[in-house]
Amino acid sequence: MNANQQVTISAELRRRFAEAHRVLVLTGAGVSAESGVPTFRGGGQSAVWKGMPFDKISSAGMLERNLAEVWEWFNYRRGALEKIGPNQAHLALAQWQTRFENFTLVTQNVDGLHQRAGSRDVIELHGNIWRARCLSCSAKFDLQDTEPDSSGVLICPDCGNHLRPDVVLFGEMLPAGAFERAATMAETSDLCFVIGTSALVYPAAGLPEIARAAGAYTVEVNPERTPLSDMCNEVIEGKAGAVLPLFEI
Ligand code: BJW
Repeated sequence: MNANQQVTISAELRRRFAEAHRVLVLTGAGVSAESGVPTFRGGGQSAVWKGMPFDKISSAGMLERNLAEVWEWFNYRRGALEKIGPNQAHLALAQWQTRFENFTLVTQNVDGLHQRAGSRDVIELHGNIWRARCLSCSAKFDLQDTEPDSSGVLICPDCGNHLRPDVVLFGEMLPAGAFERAATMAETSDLCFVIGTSALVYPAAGLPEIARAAGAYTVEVNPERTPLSDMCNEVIEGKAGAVLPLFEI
């Protein structure tokens, strides 16, 4: 779509939005892009650190090879997040939670910006950058409750072993029950939004497919088309921060 073209919400979608009872939203990195958080793929400013692409530094192999450097990378990202805040898309979604009989926000993002905008009970499929978990006893901690050793690696307050960021890397299992809860909501939703994700990473990208197969009217919001675009009932080619506030007008 041309950048100067006006994005509009179709009359059909406005009607469905007004009449929906059970709404499921899946978000990805694009929803935080307008806050200044780099996306992983596409958009021209994909996450790279010290010359390493994100899929190398955010990998299970890197955890084994150099945990201190992984912590340095996540400390850097948290430092950047401390300087920014939620954008219009996060704020609009926080409002949607009071609009519908049942509203489920599922995110692949680890930045905590939905919660900072006021969203509650967010299903975080890929963890949270503000938490750590023990490599030995699996206990989870808010970072503020932990201390690093001399190499900068955080130490488990319970058992004294090393902590790692509480995020899900490729090939790792999602947090117990998170996908299952999201899938159950997808199966019973009447309206599903898929916002700001390249829809390349599974099982997250499977949620809109589940919702659509179960009969939900499915809508993508993204400036670029994705592998899910063709199966959606509507594709709104625009930025989330510009599109989502239009539903309140
Ligand atoms: C805007 C915008 C604006 C820009 N407004 N939009 C089935 C088939 C094939 C493979 C698999 C499968 N099932 C599982 C797999 C394996 C794998 C996988 O999916 N691989 C594929 C890539 C091939 N999945 C896994 O490994 C998952 N685990 C798992 O399935 O466990 C069971 C299992 C184990 C072993 C074997 C098999 C199964 C775990 C996935 C973990 C993903 N982790 C990461 C890193 C987190 C840590 C960190 O932050 O460093 O999560 S990867 C990265 O990608 C991150 C994201 O959450 C995730 C998704 O990215 P997202 O959000 O879509 O962002 P982008 O950057 O890709 O896209 C941004 C979009 O925004 C673009 O479309 C832009 O256009 C758009 N945009 N500005 C709206 N203003």
